[in-house]
Amino acid sequence: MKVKVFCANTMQDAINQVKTDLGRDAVILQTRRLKKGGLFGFFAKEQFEVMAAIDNIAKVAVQQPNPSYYPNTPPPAKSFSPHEDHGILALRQDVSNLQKLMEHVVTALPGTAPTASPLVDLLISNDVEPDVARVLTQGLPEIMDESRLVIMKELLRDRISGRLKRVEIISPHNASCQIAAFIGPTGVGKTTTIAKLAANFSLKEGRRVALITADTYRIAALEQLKTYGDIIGVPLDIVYTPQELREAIARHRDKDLILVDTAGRSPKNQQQLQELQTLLAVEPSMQVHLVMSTTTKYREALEVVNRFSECSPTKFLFTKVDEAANIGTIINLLYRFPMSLSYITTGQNVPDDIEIADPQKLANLLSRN
Ligand SMILES: Nc1nc2c(ncn2[C@@H]2O[C@H](COP(=O)(O)OP(=O)(O)OP(=O)(O)O)[C@@H](O)[C@H]2O)c(=O)[nH]1
Ligand SMILES: [Mg+2]
Repeated sequence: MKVKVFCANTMQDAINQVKTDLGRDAVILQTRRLKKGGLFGFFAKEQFEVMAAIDNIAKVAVQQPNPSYYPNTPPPAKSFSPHEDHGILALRQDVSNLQKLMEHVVTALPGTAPTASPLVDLLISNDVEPDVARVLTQGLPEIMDESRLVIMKELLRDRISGRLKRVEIISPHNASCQIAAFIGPTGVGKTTTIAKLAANFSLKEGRRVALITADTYRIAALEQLKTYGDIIGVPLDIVYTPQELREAIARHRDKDLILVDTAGRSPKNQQQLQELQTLLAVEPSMQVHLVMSTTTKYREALEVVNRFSECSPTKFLFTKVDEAANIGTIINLLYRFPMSLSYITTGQNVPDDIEIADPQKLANLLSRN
């Protein structure tokens, strides 16, 4: 690992030096403000120091993946030979019998057998949890012919859209500045979503928007939002500490909307989540959107929500609906948690691929075959 310290008159200049010298994959280890020069402490110039590192070994590893990271490819199956001895043939027969027995046992387990209700089956095939599917279909007939099934599906869609009705979006108004922060696991689409929202509110609705990023871990992350900010024409402030976030918010109180980006956090890293909580606590009026990818399997999503709950998010924002096979995870989470829905995103295009969550549309997606 190569570690270097960079010093400049502004934080941006120091970051630029890091980028030129170590590249976009550099990791920022520490930043600080200091006073240099002057006489007896007077006339000292403010300087910004950034300690950054680049992991050369990791780079090599990315370029030449270690074959042992990949699951072992099974050796090609031996073709059946008439010369195999009796012992092997008997063993094959035993394995085959065991497999049949296992299949029988698995289909007989509760929850895995097909249910009597085609509506429950439809929901389960969309990854809706069985208990949620049962609640949603309660009171609807279990046995029905094709024509009744069409009507029942319509009823089911109404019920589902009723469940998804808790929609709360960002609605800037002239009376006060709205502040929204976006948190969630890495790579779910937080920064892209912020760019989409900033572009829509600023360019389409003519609102005064400011961006703040607390994602100072990677140079590439800073660059990403800076580029969007420049294109859209909105200012971006970079903050390293809760105090700096407080100051940046105070600087932009005259805006209609402040969007705060945060670094992706692993739900398993308690310390990172604690830091995030401390950061968000500086502004009680801040609405916190938990950004989740719709492609996340429900069990994993459940852990994400549980772990991020200490940062008190009040809204779900689901990304990558375009990539998801279904939206079972959305309904499962809304069934379990008293949070509302804000937006869904449907692709990588900034600013177009974002929509206000529409319960009816989502329900249509859920009950498709
Ligand atoms: N298909 C699809 N891709 C998306 C969507 N939203 C974001 N992406 C892509 O997901 C990738 C990660 O997006 P980012 O916005 O950088 O994600 P992030 O959550 O900010 O990532 P970190 O800051 O590293 O935690 C990018 O390639 C985006 O283009 C979406 O709705 N659909
Ligand atoms: Mg990001």
